[in-house]
Amino acid sequence: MAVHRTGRAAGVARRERAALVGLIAGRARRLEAERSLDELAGLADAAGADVVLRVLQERPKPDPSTFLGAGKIGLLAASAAETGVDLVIFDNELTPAQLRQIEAEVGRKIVDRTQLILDIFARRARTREGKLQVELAQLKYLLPRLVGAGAALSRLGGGIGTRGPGETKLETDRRRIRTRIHAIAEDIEQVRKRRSQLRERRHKSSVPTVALVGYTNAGKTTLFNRLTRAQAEASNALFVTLDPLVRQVRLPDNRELLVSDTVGFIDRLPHALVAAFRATLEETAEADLVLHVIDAAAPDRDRRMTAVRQVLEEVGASDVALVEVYNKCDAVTPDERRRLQDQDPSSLCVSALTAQGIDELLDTVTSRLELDVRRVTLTLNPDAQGDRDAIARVYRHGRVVAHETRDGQVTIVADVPRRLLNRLLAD
Ligand SMILES: Nc1nc2c(ncn2[C@@H]2O[C@H](COP(=O)(O)OP(=O)(O)OP(=O)(O)O)[C@@H](O)[C@H]2O)c(=O)[nH]1
Ligand SMILES: [Mg+2]
Repeated sequence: MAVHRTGRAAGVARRERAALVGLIAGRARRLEAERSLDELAGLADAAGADVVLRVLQERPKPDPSTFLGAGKIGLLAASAAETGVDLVIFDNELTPAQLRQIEAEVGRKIVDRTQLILDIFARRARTREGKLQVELAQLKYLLPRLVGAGAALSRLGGGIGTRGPGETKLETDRRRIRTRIHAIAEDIEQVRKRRSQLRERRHKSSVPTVALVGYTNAGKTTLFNRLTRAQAEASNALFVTLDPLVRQVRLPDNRELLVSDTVGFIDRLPHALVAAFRATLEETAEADLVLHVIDAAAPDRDRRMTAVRQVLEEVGASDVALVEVYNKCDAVTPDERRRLQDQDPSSLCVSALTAQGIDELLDTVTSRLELDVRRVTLTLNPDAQGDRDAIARVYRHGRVVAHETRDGQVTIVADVPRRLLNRLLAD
């Protein structure tokens, strides 16, 4: 199901008109810069802006005070006035000083890539935890930028860059921001504790977990829905999913596992966001298996894969067993599919949309999780409650090879996940 969110009835203003600005760091990198600007346009759209002007400037590195350099910034001011843009969005993170200087010279609201991403997250957050995380990241971003007169210009108008989660207006008083940051950080710590207790409980029950990760729009939620027969919102917009979802799946061999869907990654994901979403992302680091969902049809597939690997490293998930799953294989040619498989024979080609390759994916998940099993022989007393629970657990999470009853005792031979084994031995 594709639902395009258009904002809430009450708070919906007209869409803002935006200019996009990016740098080409050398002629050879023009294509890269174009794609990055295309992605920025997708982000602007998700934040509720129409792109009416695109500026790509070739220079080896940003000018420290105006990003584009004195001459170009004047030209930008003129075209911005001519096309009637409300805001100018830069494809990089600007320093507080650059932000002020550019704002003074262009006379429009200036938003950088980081702030744009934060704004989208603010619009999408639904749960209390998600909202807290986003607000924390926004306030931390804002605090060092709230000096000088320029800030007043950018924050007063409303729209992109001024919205907090739930489309309330962001706090702009420095002292109150500090107090708020402190309060939110404490709340989030509570949430983290609760999450880790939940995880602990899951570990004890020994249900293996599989985490879907990937670039935004790769099709994680569509795949999640396919695997779990859920109906979570999937859409061709960026960052549709923010709050993690966990659902149970029964494997062909009848064992259960938990699959989680979570926030998508993006190139240059703001550090403040990664830090604020640590509680959410830790789920990935503790999964038994990570499925890296890749949009096989994306022209800049490799860049996206690199970005995802970087975030995985940042959240301490680079040691978790991982399978690369090329999704949207219905949208690539058979030749391309063959090339992908040749490149990495352990990867899979699936289509969450048409279900092509899904059975094979489930088989792969099953066998990857099975690598961690031990064959055990257990003798248990079915009259004792504790032993009855153990028998149920072995059947639910292991594969029973033999079951024999003699003199009121049950002897079971089974392949059991190592974690369950620890638990059985502990009892
Ligand atoms: N052709 C094709 N399109 C797909 C496939 N899987 C997903 N899509 C489309 O890709 C778009 C993004 O899908 P989502 O499942 O929302 O992607 P996501 O990774 O969850 O994205 P975010 O939550 O926004 O980060 C939607 O328009 C889907 O219909 C597929 O196998 N083939
Ligand atoms: Mg999603």
